[in-house]
Amino acid sequence: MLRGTLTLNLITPDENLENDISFSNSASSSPFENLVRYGLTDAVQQRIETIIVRDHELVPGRVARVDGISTLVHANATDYRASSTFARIAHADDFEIEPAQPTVGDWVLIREGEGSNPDEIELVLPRTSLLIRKRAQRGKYQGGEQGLAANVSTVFVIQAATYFNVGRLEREIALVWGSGATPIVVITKTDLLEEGTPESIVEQANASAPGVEVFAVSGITGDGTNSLRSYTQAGSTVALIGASGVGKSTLVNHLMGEEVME
Ligand SMILES: Nc1nc2c(ncn2[C@@H]2O[C@H](COP(=O)(O)OP(=O)(O)OP(=O)(O)O)[C@@H](O)[C@H]2O)c(=O)[nH]1
Ligand SMILES: [Mg+2]
Repeated sequence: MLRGTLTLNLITPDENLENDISFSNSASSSPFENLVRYGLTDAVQQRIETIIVRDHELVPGRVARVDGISTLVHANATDYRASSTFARIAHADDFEIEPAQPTVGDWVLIREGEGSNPDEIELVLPRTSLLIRKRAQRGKYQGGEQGLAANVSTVFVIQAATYFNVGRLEREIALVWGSGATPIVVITKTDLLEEGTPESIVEQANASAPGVEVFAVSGITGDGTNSLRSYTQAGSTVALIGASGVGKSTLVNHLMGEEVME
C-alpha cells in the first residue's frame, strides 16, 4: 500500500491491451476506512453491512490481483491471499447460487481458514460493471471471455496524439460501453505533436466517438490533466486502457501526484 493510493497494472497476454486501474483516495475514518481508500461506495458498504450483520466472521475486501488460484484482496486491516474455489455471487436471495470467478475490482467477503486451510473468498458482490476481453488465440476469437476489471466507473481510453488509431479507439470504446462503465477519451503526448494541433486530433476523436468526452493532455507537462480530476474523486474507480507505450502509467503517476507505478 502506497500512502493511501493504489494502482494496479493488469497485463493481458495478447494485443498488448494493458489496463491500469486506480482506486481513488479519501481521508475519511471509519471501520471501513481503508476500504474507502480502495473506492468503497455507500451502496457497497450497505450491501456489506447487511451480509456481515448475519455472519460476523466474513471479512470484506476488494480484489487487487488475481494470480492463478491465488487472489490478492485488500481488506480493512490487512491483505489476504485467498483461494476462490467456492466463490459465488452474493445475490440478495440466498438460495440462488451462481459460481463466480473473482476479478480485479470485485468486492468480496472472505472466510479465514482455520489451521492449514486457506482463506476463502466466499461471496462476490454483484458487479456494477465488468470489463471483459474476448479470449483470442493467434488473433482468432475462441468464444471465451475473461474478466479484466469489475466495478469500474470510468474508463480512460488512451491514445497518443503522435499515433492516433481510429480503429482501435472505436473497438475500445465499444468494449467499455459493453461493460457498463463510461468511456472517456484521453489523447496523451500533446507536447510531442510536431504537425497538426491537439484540437484537430480531438476533432477526429469526437467524430469517431460521438457522445464521448474527449480530453487532450500531456502526462509529462501536466497540460490538460486537471480536467480529468473530476473522474478520480473518492468512491470512483478508474481504469485506463490503450496500447503499450501510449502513456497510461505516466498519466496515472501524474494524477496520483506520486510514483505509484513503474
Ligand atoms: N513527451 C511525452 N512523453 C510521454 C507522455 N506520456 C508518456 N510518455 C512517455 O512515453 C513512454 C511510455 O509511457 P508509459 O506511461 O510507460 O506508457 P504505458 O501506456 O504505461 O505503456 P505500457 O505499460 O507498456 O502499456 C515513456 O517513455 C513516457 O515517458 C507525454 O504526455 N508526453
Ligand atoms: Mg504502463
